[in-house]
Amino acid sequence: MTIVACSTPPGVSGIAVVRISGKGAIKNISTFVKDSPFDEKTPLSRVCFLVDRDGEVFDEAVITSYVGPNSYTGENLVEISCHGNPKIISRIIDLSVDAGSRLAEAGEFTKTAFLNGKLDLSEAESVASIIHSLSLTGVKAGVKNLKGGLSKEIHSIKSSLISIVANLEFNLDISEEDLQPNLLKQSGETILRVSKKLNDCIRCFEETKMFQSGASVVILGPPNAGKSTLFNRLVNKNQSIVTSVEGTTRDVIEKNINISGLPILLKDTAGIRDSGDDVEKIGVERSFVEAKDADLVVILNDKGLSFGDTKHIHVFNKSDIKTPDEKYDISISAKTGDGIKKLKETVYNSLIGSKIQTDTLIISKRQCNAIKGALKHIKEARMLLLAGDSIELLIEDINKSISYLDSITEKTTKDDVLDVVFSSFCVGK
Ligand SMILES: Nc1nc2c(ncn2[C@@H]2O[C@H](COP(=O)(O)OP(=O)(O)OP(=O)(O)O)[C@@H](O)[C@H]2O)c(=O)[nH]1
Ligand SMILES: [Mg+2]
Repeated sequence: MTIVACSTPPGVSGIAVVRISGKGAIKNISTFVKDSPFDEKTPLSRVCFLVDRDGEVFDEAVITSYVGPNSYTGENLVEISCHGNPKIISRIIDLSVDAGSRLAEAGEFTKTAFLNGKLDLSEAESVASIIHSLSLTGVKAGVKNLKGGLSKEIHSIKSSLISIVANLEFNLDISEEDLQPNLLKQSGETILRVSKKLNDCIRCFEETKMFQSGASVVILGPPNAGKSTLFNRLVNKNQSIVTSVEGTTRDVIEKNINISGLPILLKDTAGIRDSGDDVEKIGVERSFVEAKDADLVVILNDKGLSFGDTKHIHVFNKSDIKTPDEKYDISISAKTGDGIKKLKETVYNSLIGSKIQTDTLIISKRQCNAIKGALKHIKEARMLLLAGDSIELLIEDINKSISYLDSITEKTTKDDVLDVVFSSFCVGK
């Protein structure tokens, strides 16, 4: 089947790229490319005229043909770089459909590449991550994976586990006393090493996923604590209303900012207090909802407020006129800007830690869940080993762990996994 889609964003632009992929892609364009110089043997890039159904030229475009399997999708592929007028784009797509192609679904070009063995699943996920990351650090993690970083790591972990299984199976028929000396000891050491690696992967993912999708930081505290003043200072704009009247802010006010390359959605909220005012009550409820879902809560001037599982820091504001009676994590003046630099560092460190992020390889929740599954069985295997339990059970757990790792890179996999992976793509990719 030949598929067609525009790979560039909708709207007017200087240039837009329409992609056509499939066995018939090169023949497909011959119906609307004037004197098409393309054939199915030689890849080519040419400036060509595009002609409408009535034979009239409607654009001049650069057309590049790739001959499968040497293309992104692994099959014949054509990229038409036309002028970025939506009318031109939709006419090219219409003419391609007239000639036998169908509209591509979101992510279908990359899915085709995966199905043709051009990318493994984790590499395909990197493509989505590169496109959607909100920061350059997130993009870099994706690019590293596209080059096979995670796949290599997974293969190396897998081969350690496979060699344990192979050795144990070889020794299954031998009595306990005749087991290769050191076999169980060595297996235990490898298992420990693997579980440490898997643990590292998970920890790094939790931290770096913020570089891809951003972190939400909520400012919370009693009325008049200076939340809106702090919000305005951090977003560098007088966006939120500041007055000396308690209960000024009611709606949640949001703005994207960036702290040392980390994308943050900052939220100003209504001051926490028991209010008789119905509207303010709703605002206070919203403040708590936002805080519960936040990656970090910045609590201003209230040491009594805290959140079990959600990360939070206690910040004392108005240091220009008061000194705190209790110990806060940090002291600032939102009004004068004193301590703001330190606050930004504290926010960054609370979210990311002080680690350098270049080692992160996992870039999707699906991959992280698979690693967690593998780790669970590795831990169980370790318990069995320590307890001197049956070798069969030990092998079973290690094999389960291996199949979790397999699901990360698998070349062929179940349709539901594929749908999860490729549904996050845009049409044309
Ligand atoms: N001196 C001093 N005044 C501040 C500081 N931060 C805020 N204020 C003042 O405190 C008052 C309340 O500030 P807001 O930023 O509106 O406080 P808020 O926490 O958003 O209040 P609500 O929206 O009512 O919950 C205003 O008069 C601010 O000018 C500060 O660091 N120092
Ligand atoms: Mg306010």
